[in-house]
Amino acid sequence: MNLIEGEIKKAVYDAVETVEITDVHTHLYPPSFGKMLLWGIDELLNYHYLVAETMRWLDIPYEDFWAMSKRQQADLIWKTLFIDNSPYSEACRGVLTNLHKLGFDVASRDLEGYRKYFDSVSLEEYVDRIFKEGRIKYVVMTNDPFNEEERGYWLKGYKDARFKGALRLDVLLNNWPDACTKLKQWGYVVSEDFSGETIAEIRRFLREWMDRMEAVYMAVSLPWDFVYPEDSPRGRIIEECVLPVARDANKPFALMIGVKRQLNPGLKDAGDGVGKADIRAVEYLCAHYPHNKFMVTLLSRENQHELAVAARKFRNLMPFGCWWFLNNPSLIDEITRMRSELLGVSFIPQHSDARVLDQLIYKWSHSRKIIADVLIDKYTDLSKTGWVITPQEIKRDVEKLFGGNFWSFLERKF
Ligand code: RAT
Ligand code: ZN
Repeated sequence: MNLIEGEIKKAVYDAVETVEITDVHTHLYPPSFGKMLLWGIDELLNYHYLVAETMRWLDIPYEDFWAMSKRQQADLIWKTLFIDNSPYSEACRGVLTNLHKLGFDVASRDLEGYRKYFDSVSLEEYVDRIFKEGRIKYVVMTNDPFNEEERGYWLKGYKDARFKGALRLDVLLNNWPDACTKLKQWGYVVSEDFSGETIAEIRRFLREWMDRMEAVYMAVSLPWDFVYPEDSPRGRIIEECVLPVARDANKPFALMIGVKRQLNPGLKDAGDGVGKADIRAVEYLCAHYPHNKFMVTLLSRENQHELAVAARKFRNLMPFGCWWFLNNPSLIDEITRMRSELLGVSFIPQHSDARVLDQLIYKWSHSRKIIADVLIDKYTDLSKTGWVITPQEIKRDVEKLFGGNFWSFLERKF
């Protein structure tokens, strides 16, 4: 029997609320990575999205802010954005969603009271709680082999099936001279002019670290003016090292394009901006490397339509997420609608980009609701044609959108 409108709503909300998520891009680490895993109320408040918003109200030099302790910074952010102003920006609201979902009295505005819980809970217990409350099955990390602290943890090895590795190549691709110096220190026979064994040695480095991290993909974030092909160390390493290694391993290469890094360096992590990217780089890669798989997210709103159209042309292209400055309700709604209309069920609507463990709760709670509302409209339109849709089919689609499409893309071989 066909579902009537109210039943569609219920079936979609049930499916979206209960689905266990694979979060394909985060900046989280397992508890065994020590201080690299950020968590708790002070880290939530110190999120760089909130630092940027706070600085708009402050007149003190940036250095004075950075000289404060984390707790002092959190106090200042709380006062500025939550007490002196109403906290309805997406990043502020997120903190409150988190407190609310974890059972705190948001109306009390009692930051010191909230802190007491975070000071007393153990990290292991808290990680379990967040994964459970957020209905998160797996998170994909961002693993930088050039970060000495992180490298140390990898060399020791770790086991936590919930955290999947992703080999991040920003240093290798965007800063070849520094990468080359480090590779030499670690015993790879490389030279800055690419002579001798350099290409073979970069490939060896990639293979070794893909294996060590059991990486589900390789990834890079790229500036808005990225072009491909490109006569540069980056262009050469992509062509001669990354693409062949990814193809042999049948792993995607994830491209995150559109950043204006350090537009305002005084703001540190909060100082990056956005620029419109040239979709031709993505089209070229997908067309010229049909046996490679590409996951792509673009930072500017203006690029979203052409990315969805490109995905209609290339089955080896998987658009994913509403990245960073796009991770706002109005834009997630718009982008998810447009992608659904052009691509049906065949894309990955969202990733969290969580930097603080707790953010898994609010980012997914907000996104689940928006994606569900888009789906309700789509199934309702569908049912008006006389097409019969079942709750099982809705569940099947939702499972694909929140994880299945990612895992089956990893399996596919073109
Ligand atoms: O969204 C963010 O937190 C950014 O700072 C970046 O980490 C971005 O997501 C990236 O992966 O480069
Ligand atoms: Zn990120």
